[in-house]
Amino acid sequence: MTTSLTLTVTGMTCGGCENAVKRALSMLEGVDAVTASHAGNSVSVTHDPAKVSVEAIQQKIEALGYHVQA
Ligand SMILES: [Cu+2]
Repeated sequence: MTTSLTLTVTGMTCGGCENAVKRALSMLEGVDAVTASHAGNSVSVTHDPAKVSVEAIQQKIEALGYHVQA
């Protein structure tokens, strides 16, 4: 059972940033699909909450140097 989560993420400035976020999140077990928009400051993650927590997703984004807005 997957659910879709949309986060407000600041700090992405180009398509390369979007790809870095997509690549990193896709490597987490339980993440099915990721879309990112630097123009919209948004990251959407289709994931299985039983396998990966929202906190783990947020931490992965922060570890790349971008900021998840509360
Ligand atoms: Cu960039």
